Amino acid sequence: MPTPIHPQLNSTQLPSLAQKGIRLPTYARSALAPGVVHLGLGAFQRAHQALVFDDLLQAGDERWGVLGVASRSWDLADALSRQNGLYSVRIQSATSKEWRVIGSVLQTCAATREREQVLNAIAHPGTRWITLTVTEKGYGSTLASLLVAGLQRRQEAGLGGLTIASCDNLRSNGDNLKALCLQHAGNTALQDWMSRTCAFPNSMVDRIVPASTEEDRSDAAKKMGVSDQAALRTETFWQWVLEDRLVDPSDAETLKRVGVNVVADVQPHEDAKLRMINGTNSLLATLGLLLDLPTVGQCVVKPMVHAFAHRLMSLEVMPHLVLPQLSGYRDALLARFGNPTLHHAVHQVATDGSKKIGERWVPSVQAQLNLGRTIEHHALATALWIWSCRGESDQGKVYALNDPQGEQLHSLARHHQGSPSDLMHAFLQLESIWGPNLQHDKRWRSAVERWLHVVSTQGTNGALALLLA
Ligand code: CS2
Repeated sequence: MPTPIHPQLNSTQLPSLAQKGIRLPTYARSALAPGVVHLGLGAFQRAHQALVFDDLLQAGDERWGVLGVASRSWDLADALSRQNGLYSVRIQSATSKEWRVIGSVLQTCAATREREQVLNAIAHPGTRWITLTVTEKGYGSTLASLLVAGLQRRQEAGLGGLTIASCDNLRSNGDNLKALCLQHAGNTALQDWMSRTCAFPNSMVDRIVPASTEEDRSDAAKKMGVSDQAALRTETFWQWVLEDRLVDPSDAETLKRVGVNVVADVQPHEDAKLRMINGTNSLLATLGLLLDLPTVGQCVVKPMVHAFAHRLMSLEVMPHLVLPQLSGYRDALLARFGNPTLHHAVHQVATDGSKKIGERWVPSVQAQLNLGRTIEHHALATALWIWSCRGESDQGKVYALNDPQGEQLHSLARHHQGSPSDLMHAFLQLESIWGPNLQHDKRWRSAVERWLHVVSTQGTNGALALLLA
């Protein structure tokens, strides 16, 4: 059947959605101006922080409208502009489903195309916050120069500082962002102003948000009877743990009312999140690539994969975390990965692996080594990841490495694939991934080499069977 042509989602269509079981923004959007500049307009922010701000706007607090700034994708910024910033999110678990149209993104633009607009927005008197989801590889000079130029304009205009909240999966994300900005500022007056007036809280954010797909767009059209080019799907679970270091201290209470956890110290949450969720996610993505399982959900339901993930967390990660009730956290997490409605592509999670796995795996490996405990699960995960850099599944299916170091990793993996020892040496000396110490640790080196031998001779399933025997 030909796909029906639907009118486009935009402000004028909202009334037509009222009877369709969709939660809609009922606040007067056209009267609002952005109070938040978000850098890194993408799926994650639109299904996470944007919902928190939507709740606040819905509750009548008009300060949380967002200017969404795309780092790379002009297409998304433009598609959202045509929809007056509106988009739908299907929030689904195995047992519940809810649809929302989100209204908090008031305006969108692209950093490279509308730089002036971004700088002016940062320096606007009504702006109170900057939030960021620019991914691990985004923390470099392009970002710093934009932020610092905007902040300088703000300082020159004699305005107050901003709460600048990094929402990326990085350790001490706020501290790192602050260091990057200070380093880039170059003049002491500006550095002083930033240190005195701005706040860079650390944070932990959690929600599985797959990149928007054709299926999301067609489901949204079916549900709403209007076409939404920016439709998203996510899980019901979400968490935002934010350090209580905000320019306006009363923001803490405001955010708590809509479910944000504002705490004195984010680090225990951040460690648990990066090592349990993201660490296991990277393992599952690697296994998915090698076993030709396209989604995380399809991967984690395989009994051997499930057992591997369960044991990696229980034996090598959890002993070094201080949060209570970790087994419940682990089990809930395995269930979240198995959510049959998410279809989170392993290729998406595997993207930028070289920028991710160091943060996610190395602290657990180091802590286990320090105590003389087992490192077998992370060593096998590492061997599998190295092997996956060949760009070929166990069945011979070829895939591209989507990674800033992709070419180097691919050529190292191909060049040394005949020798587990050479492969181990070539990869473990990449300090940007493993840090300076691990490559010198004999136990680690020999475990990775041993597993590389197993993986290259017996395949991924053979290695899993051996680990779990
Ligand atoms: C994933 C994360 O793509 C990835 O690397 O591990 O996006 C993950 O889904 C989120 O951090 C969950 O909160």
